[in-house]
Amino acid sequence: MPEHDMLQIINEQGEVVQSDLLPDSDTLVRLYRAMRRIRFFDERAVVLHRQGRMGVYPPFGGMEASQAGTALALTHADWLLPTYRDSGAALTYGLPIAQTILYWRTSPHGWAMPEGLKVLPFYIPIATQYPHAVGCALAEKMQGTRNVALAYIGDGGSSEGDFHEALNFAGALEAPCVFVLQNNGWAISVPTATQTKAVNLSRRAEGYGIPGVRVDGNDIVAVYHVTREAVERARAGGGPTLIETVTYRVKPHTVSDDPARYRTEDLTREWLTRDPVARLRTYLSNQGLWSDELEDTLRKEIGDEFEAAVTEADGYPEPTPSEIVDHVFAEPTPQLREQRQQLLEEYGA
Ligand SMILES: Cc1ncc(C[n+]2csc(CCOP(=O)(O)OP(=O)(O)O)c2C)c(N)n1
Ligand SMILES: [Mg+2]
Repeated sequence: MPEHDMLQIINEQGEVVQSDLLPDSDTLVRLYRAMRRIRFFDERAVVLHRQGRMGVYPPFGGMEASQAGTALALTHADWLLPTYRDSGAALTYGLPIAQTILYWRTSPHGWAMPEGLKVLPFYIPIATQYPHAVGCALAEKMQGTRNVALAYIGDGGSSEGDFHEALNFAGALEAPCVFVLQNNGWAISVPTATQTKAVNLSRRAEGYGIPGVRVDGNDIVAVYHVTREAVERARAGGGPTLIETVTYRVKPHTVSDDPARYRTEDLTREWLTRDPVARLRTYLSNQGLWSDELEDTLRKEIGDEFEAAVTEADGYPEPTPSEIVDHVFAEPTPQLREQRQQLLEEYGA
């Protein structure tokens, strides 16, 4: 079992262990629906990949609480900086499904975020989003708004220099940032214990003079609670917070990874018993707040929404090889012009 030096409100069996922190019924149902919706996306995305209708895709299944619970604590005036792992967070925040599919189809139509939506494109280079988040947050602060920037990172990413520079910078300048560190146990084939000697990653916050919180990352109620507190503190001028969501990558690193080459699945099976979606469903059902009928209706609703989005995404033209360099700079550099020419010669228009 995970160590209990972290906040938990609903345990693995779907029982309330911290009743004073339980939100109202409507909120609980809203949290559940959000997790169900993104799990559906994640499962379907893998199917689309198998059908050759999606590129390389990094699944987040099993981490729905960590992603939806944090994203739901924001408003559309706040910034969201997701990594490749965080399609679920971006979808929950409001990134359209079709756009998300197009991104993972490597279509340039999926690269530019919709006008006015404060989500940055999925970050692939590890940890670069952290200094950017401080920049977004400081810009809001200088403009006198109460808006915040929330950025995700993995356990592996938290070993990078950018992570530490960003936390120091944000602390010193009291930037309204929420740093979400999703500790899912793995950085591709490297377990967290090999990555670092630190056992409690939230305590890294102390080194930068900012609050650090550790939460059961498979308990959406607890994740939502601590993220709202961090967002409120940042809005009120209290500066940044580091939140470590303790979870597990039960899925492969990406759809092209084979975890059998570097781990046995005993631990995965253990973590599957802590599933975030099943846990909240058990609680809601026991309270009479959820039923099989409601589940069927929700699945139908989500399925229809997803199918409409796939149709929309299918309506966009296939990307051409040369487009890969078309959107790097407004004015391409001589090197990019040369590369574009080479791509055209090699692959055709
Ligand atoms: C700067 C940089 N170095 C290395 C990589 C290769 N890489 C891709 S994913 C990954 C592991 C990251 O693990 P973690 O931060 O725990 O995130 P997770 O995949 O578990 O969500 C690495 C090293 C990269 N994308 N960017
Ligand atoms: Mg990881």
